Amino acid sequence: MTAARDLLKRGNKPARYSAATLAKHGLTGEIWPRVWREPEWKSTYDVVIIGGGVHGLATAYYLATNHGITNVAVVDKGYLGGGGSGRNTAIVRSNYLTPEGVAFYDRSLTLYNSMAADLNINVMFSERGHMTLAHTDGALRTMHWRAEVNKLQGIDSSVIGPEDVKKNAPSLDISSHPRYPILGALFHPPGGIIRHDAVVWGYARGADHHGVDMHQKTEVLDILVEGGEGPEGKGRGGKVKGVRTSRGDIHAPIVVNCTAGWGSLISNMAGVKLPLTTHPLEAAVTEPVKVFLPTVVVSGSLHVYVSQTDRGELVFGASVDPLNTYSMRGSLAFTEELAGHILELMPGIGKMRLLRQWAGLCDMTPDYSPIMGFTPVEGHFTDVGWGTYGFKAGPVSGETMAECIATQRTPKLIAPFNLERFSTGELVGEKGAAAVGH
Ligand code: PYC
Repeated sequence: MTAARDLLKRGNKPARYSAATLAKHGLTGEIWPRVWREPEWKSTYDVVIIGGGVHGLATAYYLATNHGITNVAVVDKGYLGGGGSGRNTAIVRSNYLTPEGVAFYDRSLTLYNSMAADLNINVMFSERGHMTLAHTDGALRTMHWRAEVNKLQGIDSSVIGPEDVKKNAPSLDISSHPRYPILGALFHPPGGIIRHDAVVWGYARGADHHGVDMHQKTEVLDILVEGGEGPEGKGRGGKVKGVRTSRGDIHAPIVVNCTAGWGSLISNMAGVKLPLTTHPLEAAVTEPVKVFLPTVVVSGSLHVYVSQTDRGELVFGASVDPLNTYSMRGSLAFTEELAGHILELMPGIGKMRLLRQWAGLCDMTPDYSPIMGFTPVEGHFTDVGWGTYGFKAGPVSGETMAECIATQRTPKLIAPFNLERFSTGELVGEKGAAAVGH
């Protein structure tokens, strides 16, 4: 009995429902209690985090759990997980191009691995392997290079031949007939997919449990800064005082930008210019069919990636749309291109029907790595510029941003992603390490 009670309390984790509670709700149709509070409005916090996606929520969660900082507000103009965190294709992996990228994303994968237990929620992590196909000698050479960089960091990643590609994904045509024959692939067994919504809910529930306030439908209109060199006292040398929102001002000495799609817009409010361009990234999902695709398949040359959920749907994505826009609508051009390319790889799925398509926003930096940590405005921190890599980085970003804020020191893992690199030229080139050629 004591053990059962302990399980319900779960130390610093949110309580789990007892079998009796589950049965009661199932039988009576009683309304479920809210999983996180709708908090009272407060006008002062120690930290305000802008953006209620995986990055913002994970930062709040680790501020509370790793550093005991709980007087924290997460504000979002929409709902939690309504941006990139709920729009990505749920792929996780750490087979990047640079040693800095590999070490960083690998820590994220480690956190994803233990997340179900850490957050006490079934995030349905499926470590099914990630396979990037090579259709040309040039692509194969890049895969060998990437495999060596990965191995030097202790990452399980290697180049495999067509026969092994076929073993991993029997529906692929490895003959010499296709226009883009499969010459080999970079295979990364620890990669896989995870239920992205559950990741958001897990961090939100955990942060709430520790007293973090999450204010949804609260749009940030301005960042309040004093003493800076720029107009209105903003920019370099300034100091953060808080934020102006659609529901009123919040005073806080620390304001963190954890947005995707609005990274530069929010940063401009503090007078800090970031080298970002914003592109939509589209995705689509089919009707469910019997599971036949056991691994994540990517083709950079054909600009397509595909995985099959445990429910049987195929989830597809491609490269970012070529336009700079804040539109999150799907387009016919995407669907036509996607269909053409995926059928090159898997002609057998020609009769499957697409059910939905959508887009999310990607803030692209010049080197395709993020911008993290301190800015020239005291108290203003940034965690933006994720391009198409944001979801994969959620847990490690939360962990390292929380450490940076709490200790006022830049953690080693994110030191390479500082803003100054665009002046010093110490770039961390991750173009081409994507599921697609961007
Ligand atoms: O880099 O693995 C990736 C990816 C998948 C979807 C968008 N980016």
